[in-house]
Formats: sequence, structure tokens, C-alpha cells
Amino acid sequence: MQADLVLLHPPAFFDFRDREDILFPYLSTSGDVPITPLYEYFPLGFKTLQRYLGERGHSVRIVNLASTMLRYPSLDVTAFLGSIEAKVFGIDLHWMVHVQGALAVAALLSRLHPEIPVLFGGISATYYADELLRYPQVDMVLAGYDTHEPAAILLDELSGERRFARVPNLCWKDPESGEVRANPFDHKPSTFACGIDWSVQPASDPANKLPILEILSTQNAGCAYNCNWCGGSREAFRRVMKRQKAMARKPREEVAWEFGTIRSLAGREKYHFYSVGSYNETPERLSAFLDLVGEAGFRSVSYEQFFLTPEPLLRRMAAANPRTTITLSPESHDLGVAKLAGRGVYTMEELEEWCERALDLGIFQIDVWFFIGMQEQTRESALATVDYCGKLLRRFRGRNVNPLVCPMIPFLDPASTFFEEPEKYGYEVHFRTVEEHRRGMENLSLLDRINYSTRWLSRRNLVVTGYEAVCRLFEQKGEHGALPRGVATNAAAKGRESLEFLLAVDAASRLTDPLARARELASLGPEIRRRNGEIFGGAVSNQAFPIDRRIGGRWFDEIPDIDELQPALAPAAGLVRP
Ligand code: B12
Repeated sequence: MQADLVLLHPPAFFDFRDREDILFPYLSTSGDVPITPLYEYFPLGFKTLQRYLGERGHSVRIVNLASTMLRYPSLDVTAFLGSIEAKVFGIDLHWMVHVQGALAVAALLSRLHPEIPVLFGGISATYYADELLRYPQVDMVLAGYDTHEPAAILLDELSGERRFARVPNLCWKDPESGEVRANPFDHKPSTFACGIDWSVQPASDPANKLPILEILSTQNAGCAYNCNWCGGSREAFRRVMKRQKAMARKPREEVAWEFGTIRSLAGREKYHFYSVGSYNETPERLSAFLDLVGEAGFRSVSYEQFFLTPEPLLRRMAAANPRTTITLSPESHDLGVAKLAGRGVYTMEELEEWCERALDLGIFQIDVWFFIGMQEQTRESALATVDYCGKLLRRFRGRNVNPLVCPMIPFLDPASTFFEEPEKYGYEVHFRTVEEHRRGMENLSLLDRINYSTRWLSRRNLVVTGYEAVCRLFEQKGEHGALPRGVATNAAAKGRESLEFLLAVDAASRLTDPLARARELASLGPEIRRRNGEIFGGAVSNQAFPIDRRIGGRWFDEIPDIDELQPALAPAAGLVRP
């Protein structure tokens, strides 16, 4: 494999294979994203960088190392990475959850290719640029929410005189002196990104009965709202990106270009389209966007909304696609807790009335998300939210109102207001630095991988309450026909059993007598390995879709061709072409 820039998406934890000393439990990724605890999504910005730089004569390859290792468990990563030729390796540290994997992969690369610089980018990399550059394996960090132009300048310099001081937003280590330099962080355009080419998608196995066919789009970076737990909120954006105006928008012509590529995506009528952050769009922009969504002819569409969507807009959404889902996140049924979470802009009575109207107007489904780990939220309050979900399911039986509840794990976002001023809001932050997060992610027990606790929920209580809430909700969904009874019962039982085991592992990890601890962990080891093997067995299952679905055709499954991997694959692997 050869390219000017090779963008690598690391698994959150490297190397996750065959481990007996770290447990990745079922249901430990929060939410509805179809991923394993490796967090296989890479930033959408990889796709825009590939296009932008490609159009300027720089070749860019994307390798989703997380997906590749899941797809080919016997991959010799050292041999594979060693075979790549590049001018620079780019690694995303967008989501902090990748910190351990990103640094481990960077260390491997710098050992294998000491002459090729390793570049980091993404939201977390921007926030932690100084600290990252203290690691020997990180040569450069390209800061910002839009790095297209700086990356093009960097690639020019890498092929020319290597005058890195000329690259805006670049923090770098002087190769001669080892001194860390921070160029001015002044590339902060009010527009954001370019259109993504969605026309070709990774192939999924034709035998796969439940392929994950989903693409998504963000039309903006930053946020108009200010939820204190969020690392992408208005204030967090200002903190990280050092820009007062906390919103940058994708130019309309780029959005239109993107939809042009979607119209040539074969089988798009089978795809779900996830419109992220549509709550940040102006009415005019959203209106133009809906026209494009309507023309695209997706199987289904979902929009995230902050307020209860007004009726005229609901009508338009329903007209644009017959299977439209609106995603709301009141975070708690308790208005006080919801308000402290930055939401609370409607009561549950208003929500229910609105659901009636939205469904009548032709909206297909409403997802209602609740969160655990919020300010002033006790175990009782979180479980009362689940009781409320039961009420919602009863009222809307047979109609698609789908409550979901999600513990905020493993991390409270760095740069969020709660992270910055924990005491003021009743939070305690257990990992503050990059190194604390990196080491934290190596802990055997999930409880010790969580970077915060609140005055109302300890780390243990957060996990126990989180599992309890998700499992009770599964049971209620079974009872009210929102999920097939067997599926719901199974998922709940599996979740409870998973909690029991993770607590047993946690208890063992806390034994103070070193001998007893070692003995206990040795006896649990094979079971940890077996369970991890199931989690990383090539399928995903989560709260929103608690049935195993094979991976391989997700839009972010950028897995190298088998011929490119062949030298790094053990002959015994008995590989078939994907
Ligand atoms: C869209 C989005 C998603 C989408 C993902 C879309 C995608 N694949 O990019 C979905 C909904 C799937 C998602 C999932 C998650 N998200 Co999210 N997400 C966002 C959101 C709304 C926008 C972020 C964004 O991508 N902006 C666009 C810009 C900034 O990035 P970009 O164009 O992709 O990339 C550019 C730069 O970042 C940079 N760059 C990025 N990587 C690299 C690498 C290199 C080498 C270089 C040079 C440059 C570079 O250059 C790119 C081009 O200009 C933010 C909230 C917000 N308002 O910001 C949260 C946010 C980023 N997500 C967050 C979190 C926590 C998550 C999850 C971990 C949640 C969870 N527990 O499951 C998962 C992770 C999933 C995974 N990795 O597998 C946090 C991150 C906090 C932190 N610092 O860690 C945020 C800030 C807020 C939040 N709490 O939701 N997310």
C-alpha cells in the first residue's frame, strides 16, 4: 500500500485480541451506533480530506484498522503497517475514547518507520495537542475543525522543502532539535468541510441477511446549544477551537454535490440516512436540505431535533421520506434534571402530545433518548426515567415511539463545562491528562475505565444503574410489543448476566492480597477471553438493535484489499475474499 497520506483509524484499544487482562462487556458502548467497544467509526473528515487532497494531486488512503482487525483476526498488524509506504501517517484522535489505541498504533508506526512523521488530528487531538507532542511517537498535530487547506500545505511541504512553520494550525516537533513548535492557530473558516463522495460503499457479504446499510451527513461543525456535559457544545467549541463563533457550516453547493454522489449510489433505496445535527441548521438551509433528502429516495431517514419540531416542518419531513424518524434527547423525564443537562425545553406532557401529532402527520418513528450521569440525577431518578419509558410505551403501543436510555460511559467529554469545572457542578474527574486517560483505558474493569463520577452516582453506581436501566427497558419493550418478546427477554438476560460477570471481574481486580488477586484473575482469564471473543466476533448488537448484525459493509469499513493484506495474514487463517 502506498499513498502520500495514509489515514489510519485505530481501535479504541490496541491490541484487543486474545486478552485475558481486560474485559469488553456486552452493552458497554452506549447508544445506537453500530460499533463494538473498539469504536470503529472514523471521523467523517477522513472522507472530506480524501476528496479535497485528492483533487489537489495528493493521494490519500483510508485504513480502518479497527474494522480490519475485526474482519481479519489473524492479521499481523506489525507486518501490515510495516508494508505501507507514505509521506505521512495520519491518526485520528477525534473521540477521546481512542486515546490508548491511537498512541499504541503511533508507537508501532514510529518504530517501524522512524523516518515517516506521525500526524494526529481531531477534536481531542486539538484540545490535547501540547500533551500529545510530549509522546515520542507523535510528531505533529493538525488542530481545528477544518484541516483541509492546512493539510494540503503540509503535504506540499513534505514533498518539498519541509518548511513546517508555514503550515497553519500545525503543532510540530522540530526534527533537528526536537523542540515543540506551535504555528498560529488561525485557519478557522466560517465554512466547514466539503461534500463527501458517497457513491461507492464498502461491499458487504452477499450472504449477510442483515447488512448495516447506513450513511450519514453533518452540515455543520460546532453547536448552537450549550449542554454542559458535551465536548462539542458551544462553550466547549470555543475552548477547543479558540473561535468565538461556535458554528461553521458546510457550503450549500457542497451539500448539493454530496447529494449528487448519493444519487449515484447503487441501492440507495435500501439505505438509512442519518442527518446529524440538523437542530443546528437554519430554517432556510434545512428546507433546501429536505428537498435533497426527498429526491434521494432513501429507505429511511432520521433527524436529530433539539426542540419539538413544529408542525409545518414535520409535514415536510414526512413528505420527504415515508420512514422518517425524529430523534429527541430530553435526557431525563424529570424537568429539573433535564434543564441541568442543557435540555428541559419541553415537559413530558408536551412531548406526548407532540408525539401524537407527529405520528398523525406521517412521521414514522420517534426515538426518545434519556441519559444517565447527569447533574442531580440519582439512581432513583434514573430508574424513574425507565418507569416513565414504560408509560410512554404503554400509551403508544403499536405506534413507533421508541424510548432509549444511555449511560454516559466511558468518558465525560474533555473540554465540556463539567470536565472543566467539575466541583462547581458536583462532578469528580478521575482522569484529566492524556496519560491518565490512556492508562485508564487499559484497566481490566470497565468501572475503572470511566473518567468521572458525580455527587449522585459513583462509577460503580453509574454502571450498575446503567445496566439495570437498559435491561428493564428491554423487558418493558418486550411487554409492550416494541420488540419481539424473545429478543427483548434475551437481551435483558444477556445484559444482566454481563453486569454480573463484569462486577465479578471488578471485585477480583480490587483484591488487595496480590496472591489472591493473581489467582482469582487467572481463573477468570479464560472466560474473559471467551467473552471478548464473542464481542469481537465480527458482529454488532446494541440497545437500539439488539440482534447480531455482521460487520463488513458499513460505510466506515474501509478495509484494505485482501491482496494488500496477504503478506500480513497467517496462512492458517483460511481466508475467503470478503
Ligand atoms: C457527528 C458526530 C458523531 C457521529 C459520527 C460522525 C463521524 N463519523 O464523523 C456519530 C453520531 C456516529 C458519533 C458517535 C460518537 N460520538 Co460524536 N459527535 C458528533 C458531533 C455532533 C459532530 C462532530 C464532528 O464530526 N464534527 C465535524 C468536524 C469537527 O470533524 P470532521 O469533519 O469529522 O474532521 C475534521 C477535523 O476534526 C480534523 N480531523 C479529524 N480527524 C483527523 C485526523 C487527522 C490525521 C487530521 C489531519 C485531521 C483530522 O480534520 C477533519 C477535516 O477538517 C459532535 C458534537 C459537536 N457538536 O461537535 C459529537 C462528538 C464529537 N461525539 C462525541 C462522542 C463522545 C461520540 C461517541 C464516543 C459516543 C458514544 N459513547 O458512543 C461516539 C463515537 C463513535 C465511534 N468513533 O465509533 C463527543 C467527543 C468528545 C471527545 N472529545 O471525545 C462529541 C464532541 C460530543 C458528544 N458528546 O457527542 N458522533
